[in-house]
Amino acid sequence: MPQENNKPSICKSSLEILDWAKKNGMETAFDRAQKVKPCPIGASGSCCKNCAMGPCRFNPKKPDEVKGVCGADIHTVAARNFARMVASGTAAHSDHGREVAKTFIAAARKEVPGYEIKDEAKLKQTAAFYNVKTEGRKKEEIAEELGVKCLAEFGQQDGILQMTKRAPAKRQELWKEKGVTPRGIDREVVEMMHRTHMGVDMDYKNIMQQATRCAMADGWGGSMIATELQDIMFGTPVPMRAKANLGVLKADQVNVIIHGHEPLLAEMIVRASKDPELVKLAKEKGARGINLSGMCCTGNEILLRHGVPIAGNFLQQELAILTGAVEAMIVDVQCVMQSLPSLAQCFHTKIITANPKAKMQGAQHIEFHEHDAVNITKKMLTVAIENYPKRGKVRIPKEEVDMIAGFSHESINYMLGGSFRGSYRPLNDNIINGRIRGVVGVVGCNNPRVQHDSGHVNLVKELIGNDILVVETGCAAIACAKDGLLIPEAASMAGKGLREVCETVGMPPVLHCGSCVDNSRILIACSEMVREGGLGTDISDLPVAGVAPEWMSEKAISIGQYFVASGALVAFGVTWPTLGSPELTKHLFEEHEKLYKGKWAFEPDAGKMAAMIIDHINKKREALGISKAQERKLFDMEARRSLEV
Ligand code: SF4
Ligand code: MSK
Repeated sequence: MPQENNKPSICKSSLEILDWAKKNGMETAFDRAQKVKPCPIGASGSCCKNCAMGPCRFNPKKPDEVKGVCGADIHTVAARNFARMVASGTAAHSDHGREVAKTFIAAARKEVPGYEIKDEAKLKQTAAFYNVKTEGRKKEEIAEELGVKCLAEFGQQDGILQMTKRAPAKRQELWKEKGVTPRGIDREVVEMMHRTHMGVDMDYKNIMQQATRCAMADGWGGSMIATELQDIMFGTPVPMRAKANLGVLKADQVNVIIHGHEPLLAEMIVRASKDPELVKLAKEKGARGINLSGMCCTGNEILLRHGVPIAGNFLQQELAILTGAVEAMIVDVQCVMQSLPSLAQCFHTKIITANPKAKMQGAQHIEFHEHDAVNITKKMLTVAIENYPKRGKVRIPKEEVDMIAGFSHESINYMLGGSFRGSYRPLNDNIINGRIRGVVGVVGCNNPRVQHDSGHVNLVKELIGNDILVVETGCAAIACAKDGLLIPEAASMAGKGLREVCETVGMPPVLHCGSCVDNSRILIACSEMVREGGLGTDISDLPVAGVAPEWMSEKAISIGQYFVASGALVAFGVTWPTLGSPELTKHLFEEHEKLYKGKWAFEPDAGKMAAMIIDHINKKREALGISKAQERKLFDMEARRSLEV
């Protein structure tokens, strides 16, 4: 697909700020990406630095020519590098899940003022998966037992993670047969690191088997625990209107951006931003009020639950500071650029780190503890308010785009089926009758190696134009929100069938499902589609796929691996980290299909990627016998029973 131009972004606000930065000699990730060229050996997974006999560099053009000092071949090295990306991604998501579980238990015990057990219906539903009795018990009792059981899964040594039982029975059997059902979350990460140490696991296929089990501990473990317990504590998202892009910053208010991933802090900042005393203080300092907005996934968390506007995605964190209008950027963990404090020095902006695991030189550290959340978040906002009078000239782009976010698995269920008969039946029926060709998850980051946002937006337009319903998380969702694709009116860009469905239900053709850990919602939605009947007996039968056109994070590799292991085709853009080893690449791109009925693909061109996905979905439809458009059939009980799995 031709790029619109050779500009670094398709986002108008970003271009405006980048232009100002260039004229004023300010450096951003876009500039550094030009200066620092990717090392071709490292990019293809062909460099090993796992011991001091190396680092050993292999020749990706002649893969079998060189061996490492220890005798390792390029296939082992590439697999070890890939597996360590999976381990790091799993660790990041799961450590997030662990913190949530700990706070959840404390909330149930009423030890953390400000946190509560909000969604009782979801509490009971999740409790059932963990065999926690609910009848006749107080919600706090149920929550405490559930939290303790979830937390125990991090240190569990044997057995299986309970959430894996939410997958279709056939999938669970396959995982068992292939030996990839995760036993304990931390155990899988530790074993992965052990097996990739010098001189341990040297069979690339065996390394990949553990990488798969490790990724499973992310998607069906740490991430899913994070999402479910967060929903119970903070409320399960429902669709709500909000705004996106740098235009959400306000010239006459104290602008505070919260950036990172964990909502434990962000939720309390939302509360504190409404504190009458702090609002009064902001007014005393000459501002009209406190304007909170989000960035990246922590932004997505409070966007989905409170409609807090989102200032931008990954590559806009520096651009927000360059507006000169941000009094404080509060960061927790993951996807935060180390350039923020030095950039902020050119303005009045304070960078506040909050997590003891993630400090930065040049930032102000105000350590966050859930037990004293109310006071600490007030202190953080006070720093921002006191900073307002120091603000200089601002340049806030005007783009502030309408969007709808909040499509949890429960709200999709409700939206399609109504409160009394909430179900995936209407979605399945519309897939069967051909109005909706299939469903694709478009997820992941931005990467300055490709034109900012264009990978997401171009691909998504192509997919919806071909009647494919798109579900999104992370920075992909923010990219499409900024382009106006997350409103019901965007259905005018969809194919005839999808447009009809969107217009009937009043939904956008692109559904924002949340943050990176919320990819677990997509796993559950796929499992529910199978359970609903009529689309096969396993996730691998569904006309679905997953895509990350602008990925950069190790977490994306872990997410991709657990979707492949769950039976999906997963396509990545930008670059592919195993190309130095043709054997490992073949294993991931072809042999994984035999193992897991899902596979990886790499395609940097959005148009070609769309064509590949559409072809894959068409083949799945053919295999299901639904490739010819059918009119909607009203099912009687007999017909319905024949669809049961
Ligand atoms: Fe080289 Fe082997 Fe050491 Fe890796 S583990 S750096 S390939 S000697
Ligand atoms: S924030 S992991 S840049 S999606 Fe989840 Fe965005 Fe990727 Fe971070």
